[in-house]
Amino acid sequence: MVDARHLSILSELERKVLWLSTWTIHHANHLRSNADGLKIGGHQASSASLSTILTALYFAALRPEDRVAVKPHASPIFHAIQYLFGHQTRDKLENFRGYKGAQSYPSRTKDVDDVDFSTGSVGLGVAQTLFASLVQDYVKAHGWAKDLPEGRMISLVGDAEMDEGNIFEALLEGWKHGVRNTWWIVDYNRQSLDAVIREGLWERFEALFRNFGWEVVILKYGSLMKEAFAEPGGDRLKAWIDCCPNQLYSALTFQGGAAWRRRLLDDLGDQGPVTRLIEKRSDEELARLMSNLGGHDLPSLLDAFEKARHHDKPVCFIAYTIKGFGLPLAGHKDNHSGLLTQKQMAAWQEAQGVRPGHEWDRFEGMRIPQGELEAFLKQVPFVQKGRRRYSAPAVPVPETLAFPAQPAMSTQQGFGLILNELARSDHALADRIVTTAPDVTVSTNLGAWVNRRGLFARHSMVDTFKKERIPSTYNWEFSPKGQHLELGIAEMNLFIMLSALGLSHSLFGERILPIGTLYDPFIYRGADALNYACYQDARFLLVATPSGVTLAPEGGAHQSIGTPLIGMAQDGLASFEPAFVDELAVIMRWAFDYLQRDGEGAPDERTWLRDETGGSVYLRLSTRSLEQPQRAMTPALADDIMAGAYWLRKPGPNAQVVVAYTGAVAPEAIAAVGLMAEDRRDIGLLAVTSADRLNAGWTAAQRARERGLVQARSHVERLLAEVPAHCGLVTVIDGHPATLAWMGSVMGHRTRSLGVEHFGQTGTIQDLYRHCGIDAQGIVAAAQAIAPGRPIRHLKAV
Ligand SMILES: Cc1ncc(C[n+]2csc(CCOP(=O)(O)OP(=O)(O)O)c2C)c(N)n1
Ligand SMILES: [Mg+2]
Repeated sequence: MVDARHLSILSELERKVLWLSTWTIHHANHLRSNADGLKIGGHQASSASLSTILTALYFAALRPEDRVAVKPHASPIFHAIQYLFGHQTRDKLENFRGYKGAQSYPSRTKDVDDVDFSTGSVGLGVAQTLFASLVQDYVKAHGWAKDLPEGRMISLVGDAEMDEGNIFEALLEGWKHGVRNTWWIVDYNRQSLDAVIREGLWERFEALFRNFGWEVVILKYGSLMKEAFAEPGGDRLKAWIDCCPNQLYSALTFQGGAAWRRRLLDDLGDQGPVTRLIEKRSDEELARLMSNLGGHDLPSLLDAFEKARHHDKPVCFIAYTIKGFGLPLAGHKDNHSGLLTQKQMAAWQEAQGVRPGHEWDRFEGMRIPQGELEAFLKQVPFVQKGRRRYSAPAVPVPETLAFPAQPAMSTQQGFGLILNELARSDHALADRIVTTAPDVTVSTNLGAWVNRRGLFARHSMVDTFKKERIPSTYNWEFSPKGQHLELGIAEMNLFIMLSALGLSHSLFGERILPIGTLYDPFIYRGADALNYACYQDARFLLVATPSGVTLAPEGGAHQSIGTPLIGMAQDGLASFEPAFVDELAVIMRWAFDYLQRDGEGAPDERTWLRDETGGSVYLRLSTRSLEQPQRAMTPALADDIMAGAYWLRKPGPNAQVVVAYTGAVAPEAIAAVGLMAEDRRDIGLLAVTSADRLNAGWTAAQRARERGLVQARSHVERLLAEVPAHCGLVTVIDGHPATLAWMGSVMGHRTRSLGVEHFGQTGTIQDLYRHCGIDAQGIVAAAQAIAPGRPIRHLKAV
């Protein structure tokens, strides 16, 4: 238990952070010159709702090794707390939601004040803490981070946030992996953005969490309430509170003491002791009593957190709170985007004892001497180790990645072979790779890797089939040394797991190189979580296979059309779609290095890509077996592959047609060039390994030229500069044609872009390529249409 002085300091700090967050919002909305009259949604009331809980956490309960995801709209109160610690600047607070100011939603990458997990898209930060805890277990089980105490991974969850299904997907997965050290603190203010929460929903959640082995701690009554309940008639008051509908409780909270009195006396008047209990309190005391819910009661919160520290079971705290607590808009159902008027603010400011002109002063209006407060802040456990961002040295990457070459292979097969070679090597890189897949380990070719490196579990489990000597291709044993994390089918979990693994260097100071596999079309299922992972700058290799209509007999439900565009558009994710396995080996080698970079660096003058900063990588692979080119991988070729394209056949000086292809349609492009060779001169064949990087380099070079760097040339510009102006360009990909269509704008070549636009059919690859017009005949027909000349003899009527 904390002593009385400690408690009064904490309660002053609570008042202070509520003041600062409210002032930050007020300032941004009414006073900043560039406020643009923008209405600030959500922050005010949501922040206030968490003011007590965050005070209890950051100023008392948290330890430096703990990591927290704060619900998005509580960012002002988070920033206010960091400001008191000296980790946030006044300048950034004054500029809250402004250009380069403190972020609307806590951001790992954009905020300066040591945000552990970004939040914004509700539900994702919650699951992130669970997966981070699994990663902590992984790190510890591998004997790493020995000096780092185990931390709690904590999420502040809005009650309406619990509607997000991904939270329950994570809960299920966490149960399978025996999740520990995870706290989810539900801000149970019974309000969402639009509405008041359905009655009785909480009982369902409670049962659910307990079912999954979580401890559930309900913080409903604060200490004032508990004291009142112990008075004569207190049981009647408690019964009244328990039966009070959410809507009514909110409405009375908004209306204040007199309304409470009226209502309580209406319902409980003339009933002896309980009437006296009500009557002996002033309006103000009554309002304080009725709003003294567990989530606004420091002693109850501190006690609950302290108890939970004594074990490592996951805990769900249900903390009853009031949205807008302590503000004139407390409890109002419309308060989500509510703001204090200038008049309300002035009155509230006076009540807080903050003099005009001193609003940002750290200790203004506090009823504890400044020296004592400063001394207190210095000894807060959470800040004892300074900034809690770690880094880890880069794991060296071999010069080349080997694979047993075969005359014909698919890129998916090549991926499995390359990983298998790594698995049998004793290269340090292999020990730091972690693979994970949502129930598609075998079907994405991770089987051989898992055979060698094993499945991860904190406790060993033998493979019963092996023990019973039943022959099987797969020898999968769970052990604390295993390097594959098997997930259930939920793709959201895959991406959040990748996000957690991919932050291990920063969270736990241990480098992990995560590889996640899934079927390409199911990227859509987890796209928000993928975006979230990238936004946090998590580092991972995403291998999506099979893809496109090339998985022909699987049909429309499994065919991915738009994923190459996701790969191009997703910030923080470099995407590639190689056709051949030697290309894949170069790309994977590069990826392992790229994943670990975090430099600043100017753009590369050859490609105009900003590779020094590093990022994640997406490989779109295929199950189609292609005849492999017999060639030496020269450094120049490897560079071109990484920059996004190389000439498989260089166009001659009088070229009439260039075919640019990506991925599994390589044989069609090669065949088409053969069919046209007699009737079109000097045809070029461009292999595009990364539309994403080719395009990014081009955009960057143009921007550089616009800024005066007249010499800037990107890779694609150099490649196409060799192509005569009158030459037609046919692009082809098993994906949306827009992926490569922009290439026509680089030098102004007339372009026809082939690809897939509609949900597919089942059939053979040939059937479907024909159906979509991406077979050799389709390419030839397109060439004939845009690069006129004599009729192409091999073009059949289609
Ligand atoms: C995925 C997603 N959908 C919608 C929103 C918009 N949104 C922000 S806060 C919110 C309501 C949150 O209610 P609750 O979690 O109870 O927090 P409170 O407002 O009570 O603080 C909504 C719908 C969002 N941020 N993310
Ligand atoms: Mg709520």
